[in-house]
Order: sequence, then structure tokens, then C-alpha cells
Amino acid sequence: MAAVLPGCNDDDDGDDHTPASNTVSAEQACAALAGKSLAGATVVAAAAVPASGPAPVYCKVTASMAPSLNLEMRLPERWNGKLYYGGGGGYNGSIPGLQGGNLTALQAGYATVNSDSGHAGNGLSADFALNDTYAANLFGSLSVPTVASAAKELLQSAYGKTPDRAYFEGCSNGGREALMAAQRNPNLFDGIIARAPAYNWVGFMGQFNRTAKALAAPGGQFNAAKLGLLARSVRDACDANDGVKDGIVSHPAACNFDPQVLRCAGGADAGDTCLSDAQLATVGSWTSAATWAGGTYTNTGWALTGNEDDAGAWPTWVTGGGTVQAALQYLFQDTTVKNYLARDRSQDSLSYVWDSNLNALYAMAALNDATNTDLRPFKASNAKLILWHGGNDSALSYKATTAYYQGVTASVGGQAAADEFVRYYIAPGVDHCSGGPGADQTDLLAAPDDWVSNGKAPGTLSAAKLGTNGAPQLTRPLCVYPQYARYTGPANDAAAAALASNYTCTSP
Ligand SMILES: [Ca+2]
Repeated sequence: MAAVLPGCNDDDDGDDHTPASNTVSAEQACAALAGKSLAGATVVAAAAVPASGPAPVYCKVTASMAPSLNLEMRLPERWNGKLYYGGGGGYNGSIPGLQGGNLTALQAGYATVNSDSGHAGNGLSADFALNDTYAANLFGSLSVPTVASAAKELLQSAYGKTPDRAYFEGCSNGGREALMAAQRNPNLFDGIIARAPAYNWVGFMGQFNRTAKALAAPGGQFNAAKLGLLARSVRDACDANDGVKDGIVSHPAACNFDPQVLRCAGGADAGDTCLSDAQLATVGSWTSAATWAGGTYTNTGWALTGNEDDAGAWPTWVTGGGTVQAALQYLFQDTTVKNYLARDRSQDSLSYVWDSNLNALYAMAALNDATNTDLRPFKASNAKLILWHGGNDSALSYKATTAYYQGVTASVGGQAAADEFVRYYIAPGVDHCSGGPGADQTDLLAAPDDWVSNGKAPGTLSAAKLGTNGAPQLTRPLCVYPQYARYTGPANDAAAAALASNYTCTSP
């Protein structure tokens, strides 16, 4: 059948099913797509959604791709001619909703697309990977180019033209999807925003396993008082080093706090004012690099930041509030051991030796690792890359993203070449993807779009932390790595310390 050629719609009412304009009503866009099958995607539903709160009116399109990939597009009435692809999180398994980057993009006139990456399930579960190699491939790398291809054809059908620009943004596993696309599909997107990327899958999952074992060892767990002691001691030592005691260590790489000063006399646990040897071993596991399989797989470890006690930091990711089996690091490595490595759901992950089955590691790396730093093809396509990482991320260390950035810089031939297409930002005091005491909100989509469309390379950006009323509670400059925001305002002035204008991006 050749019934989907754009413009060939004279057999019906003539002007509202295959429009060739950026201004198309939600009803028109939906009518153009209802019942269509394009690029392997079958439209399941297409319905106009009225404006609501911050969201404009749009056409919501759901489509499925055999055997089990589901995607959703949101088509605005005044389309800016660009596509925004928002990545997933964790082990995916559901379609991200209209919030965060999706909402920002739709408000700015982008058409958006998201997918479940090929399976339905809980984002903490890798059950899909145990017996379904195709689902594992879709999760690892195939879903993004597959969905992007379909999305571009659906836009052609809805608006009568393919997008002028396409951007991908993701955080955590979405950040991994972003780097995977930059590495394997260098022509697919004009700009890619990789936030807190989970790119080093074998390495960081191995580190999760290592951390969980340290916490599960006799006496290795932290209660709230001991966690507060550790974090407060780091702040006492390093908070003021950036020019202001604001509860945020803005340059943790220069913080030389030695946790051994907290050791209980004799090393046995002597209460909440000191750390036992088992607890210091947990800290040592946290801050040290790890290697497996003779150095084939590595992980950087974390810097001590002084905000380990933030609710979205260690309590969520590491200690599980005192029960390691409730911590997200434990849960992610546990489902990974069961479904990718041991391939046995009865395997106890805390007794599993991470590199006991090298072939299993190789297979998981082939599926999920996005560690290739050679982005010369991506650069040659004139695409741009924004890297962003929260400085207080207790899930994925910013140090790993720094290592990736340095690897890319070397691969493309040095700093000047890297500066032509990559920017890297660390947001101090920000937890995994968002949250924490730092300024976590930045319009990162505008940066690559301005770079690609207008040749305006991004420099210092603006970041804010919003209060519960939605107004900025504090602002900070978001500095280009390796610079950090140093306070240069009046001393002992809390109001001044909350304003970005009193900070200067400073080289370390
Ligand atoms: Ca500070």
C-alpha cells in the first residue's frame, strides 16, 4: 500500500490530514496519525489533550512496535520543527511522563518522544533480560535508534515534514542511552545531553556490589548519627574552601579530609561519636577505585562531599536507612547478578564474586556498556554533547563522568578539539539527577540548540534550586569543567550567598 504519501490526500476533505505546516491543531495531527503504521510502529491511539497547568494543548500518540516496544509522542500545535527524545531511568520498563525535560521541551514547542525501551516492568528489575535476548538488546542499545526512526516518520505524517533538528536528553540510564547513541549512532541526533550517565554498567554495578558487601559486613552499616558525623566532619573541613560556608563543598576534588580522624579508639565501635574499623572500611570502599577481570572493568569510586547525609544521597542509595537490602545500590546490583551474571534468581548477590564468570561480564558489557570515548564520528557529524553530573550523586560518581570527558578529550586530539563539540558541567551539592542542597535546575536543552542552530557555544550556565513554592531558593553559576563556583561576595551575608551574581567561576 502506498497510502501514506504526504500531500496525497485529495481523496478526503482535502486539507487537514497531511498538513505541511508547523502550525497544526492537535486534532489535525491526531487525525493524520490515527491507524497509521510507519517504520514498524503501529499507532494505537492518537488523541488531543487539552492544555493543563504548565502543559499546552497537544496530540498524544501512543504506538507499538513488535514484539513489545511501546512509545509515546506528544505533538504541540505550534511545533518548533524539532524533536526531543527523553531517555529512561533504571532498568526502564515504563514510558516517562510529561514532566521534567519532556515538559520543558513541549512548552518550548518541541515534539517529544519516549519509550519503555522494549519491555514492561519495574525500573528496579532486570527480569526481562534473563530469557529474552532481544529485550536485552533493545534495553542496551537498539531501542533508541529504532524509536527515533519511527518518531521522525510519524512527524512527517503529522506535520508534512521531518524534524529540522533532533535532540536526546537523559539522566542515569537515560544518560547511558545518550552516550550509547553518540557512540553507535553518531548521525542520529544533532545534540545530546547526557546527565549523570550510567555508561560504565559493568563497573558501577560491580561497585554497587562492593559497597553493599561493605555495609553488610559485621558492623559496616551506618546509623543516622554516624552518617551525620561523617558528613558534618567533611563539611567542617572543606565547606569554607570555596569562599563560603553554605553547606556545599563546591570543589570536592580539593577536599583532603581523612576519615581516619574519626576512628574509634582501638577500632571497635564505641558509639555515635566515632567510626569503627568496619565503618571506615565502608568509607574506604566508597572512596577507592575498583577493578575486576584483571583491569578490564573499573570504577572510580566517589569523592567525599559533606552531603552524604542528605536524604537523597546515602540514605536512599547506600545505607537504605540502616537496612542495606533497602538501598537502591543493593537492589540494582542484586537484580543484575540474578538476571545478567549468575542467571539464577536464587543467587544471593552478597555472596556473588563479581568477576567469577568473565563471559557473563563480557556479555553484559557488550549489551550495556557505553564506554567508548572515540566520539570522532559524532564530532564529524557536527553534533554537540553536553555532559552534566550532580556533585553529590551517591548513585553514580561524577568522577566517572570526569573520566569519560577526559577520555573523549584525548580521543579527539586534545582540549581545543573537544571544546568544539563537548561541554562538561558539575553541579555541586546536587544528588542523583536532581535534589540535594545544591542548584539542580538548569535549562540544558537551550545550550546545544543554540550551539547547533546559531553557532553560539555554551559557557557558564545558570542553575537554581527551587523552593516548595516554585520560586528560586538559591541560584548559582553552573561552571564549565574544570572551573567551580567560588564565592566572591560580602562576608557573613546569607542573602548574598544565595545569589549567583556573588560567585565567580574559578579554575582550580
Ligand atoms: Ca561552600
